[in-house]
Amino acid sequence: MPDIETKPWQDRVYDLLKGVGVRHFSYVPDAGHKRLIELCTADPEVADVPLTVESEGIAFAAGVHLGGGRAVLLMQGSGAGNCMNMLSLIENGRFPFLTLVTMRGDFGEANRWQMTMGAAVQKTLEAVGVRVLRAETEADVVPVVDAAIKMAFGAEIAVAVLLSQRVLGAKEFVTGDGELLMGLGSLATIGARLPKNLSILVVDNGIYGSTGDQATHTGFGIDLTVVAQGCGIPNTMLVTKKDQVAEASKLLHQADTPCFIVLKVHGGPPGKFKLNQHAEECKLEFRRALLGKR
Ligand SMILES: Cc1ncc(C[n+]2csc(CCOP(=O)(O)OP(=O)(O)O)c2C)c(N)n1
Repeated sequence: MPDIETKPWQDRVYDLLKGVGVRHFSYVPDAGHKRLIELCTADPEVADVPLTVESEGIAFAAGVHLGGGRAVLLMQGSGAGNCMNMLSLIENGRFPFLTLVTMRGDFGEANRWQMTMGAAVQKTLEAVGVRVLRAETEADVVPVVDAAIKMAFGAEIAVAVLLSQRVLGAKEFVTGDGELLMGLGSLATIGARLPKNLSILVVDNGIYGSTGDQATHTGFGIDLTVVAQGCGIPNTMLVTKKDQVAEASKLLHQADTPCFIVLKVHGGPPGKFKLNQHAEECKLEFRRALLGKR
């Protein structure tokens, strides 16, 4: 038997959560939560629920409490921005709520996209009634989560533990199909207006590749082309074989109603393509190409 102190902090946090009866883990993956997600998905004694967007995890936690259970929501700091309105449910209903938040946009972050939300996580959570505890170093994590558990399930308040990038290390990512799942409502908006000049190509690897290869909902068999059809988008195509690519390309270029194509690809590390993460530069480049001006 390994000494408990020699286990990684993620394993000790998992034991702590299970020890107080947490049996429901919901998550939008993040690389910092990779190990905790692996532990809960491999454990037959707990229910693990992948979410499309973080706010679902709040409603889920409230539902688990109504049923007499205990839940935890695992999310990235950027997800806090997706939670604001749903947190009214927790505050108004005085539900116990616990979330473990892996931070981006703080200690040593090199990706500018993460900075805005990174600076806002604590303030926004506190603004909607969530008590925020921070774990700045590895040694902090277990005692801070332990304190948060007591506050969330003992005092029955909403608590978020922010796990600093100092604990997790800074990361860089290229992203791609989880993003569409997070904004499925956009397909209904497109269907309601059917703009002639819109084509959507979803490169679907069935996983959240950037965060440790957790299965996305498409990996569980959800067919996005059927969702798009249900939203009234007339031209849809699911591309699963190489010899369909030419036909898909024709559809992309010819359709005079919105076109929605899902290109199934294998997982694996991203190619050498370097994403330009400079938002202002991308904006200017796009306007210059389309309008010939800044
Ligand atoms: C609001 C929010 N929640 C969670 C994350 C963490 N995150 C970073 S990349 C990523 C996965 C994106 O998956 P997908 O679009 O399928 O692209 P892939 O990584 O497979 O290329 C997630 C969930 C995030 N960046 N923002």
